[in-house]
Amino acid sequence: MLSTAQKQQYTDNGWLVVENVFDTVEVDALRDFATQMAEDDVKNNADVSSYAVDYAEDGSALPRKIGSPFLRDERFRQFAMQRKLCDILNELLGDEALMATDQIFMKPPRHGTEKPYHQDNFYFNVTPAEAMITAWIALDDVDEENGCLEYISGSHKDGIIEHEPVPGETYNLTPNPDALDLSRAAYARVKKGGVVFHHGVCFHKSGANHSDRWRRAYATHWVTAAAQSASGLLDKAYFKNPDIYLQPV
Ligand SMILES: O=C(O)CCC(=O)C(=O)O
Repeated sequence: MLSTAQKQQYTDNGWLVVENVFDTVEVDALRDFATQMAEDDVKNNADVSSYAVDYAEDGSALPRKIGSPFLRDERFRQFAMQRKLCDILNELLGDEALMATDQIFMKPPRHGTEKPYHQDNFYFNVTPAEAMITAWIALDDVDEENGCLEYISGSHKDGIIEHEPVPGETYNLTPNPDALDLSRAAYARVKKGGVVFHHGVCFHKSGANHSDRWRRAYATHWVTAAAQSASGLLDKAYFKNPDIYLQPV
């Protein structure tokens, strides 16, 4: 159960860190499995829709992302569909949380580029905006050295702002920096097994990894039954697929 102060923090800031949601043994097992999967994808040059890479200075490929891990292995489904996570999501959404989509983001030691400020709901286009939330599960201890998330507190109250492609990085969209109130920016440091929850309209980014440590996270995106999406995001939402979806245990 969340405290009243935690719920207020989410309402006021649009994001909330909750430590110790998962235990470190189960996180280590998932993290090792995910890292092996991503490294195998890179080696096997697997379908680019299911993974993404970064390149080291010597040109070698490094894992950056696993797309839709929930669809790729039962271990991700069983990890995410646990009551200890879903109960918090239900409290923050005020209704039953249903998983729509997910990704694993990896920043290997001394690698991993910045992900610029964006709003998840710029992409997902979910209405009402309150019917969507992201749970970013830390698979490593994260801080500003290895590329933790950074939020513009309260930005979820200001609505969606137009995003434009970053020059040379067309896969990254971000608003004009003048539109962002950086005086409200804050780091979301969290230990392995903790979760950062954020509202779909809250601006967030992640820094590059300047440390000798990995920075890996399992980002899960949830909606309620009231959610509609003009972008078609929900057409293939996991909760709509009875062959794979699990009830929380
Ligand atoms: O993990 C990252 O670097 C970016 C994650 C993110 O932007 C998200 O989960 O919405």
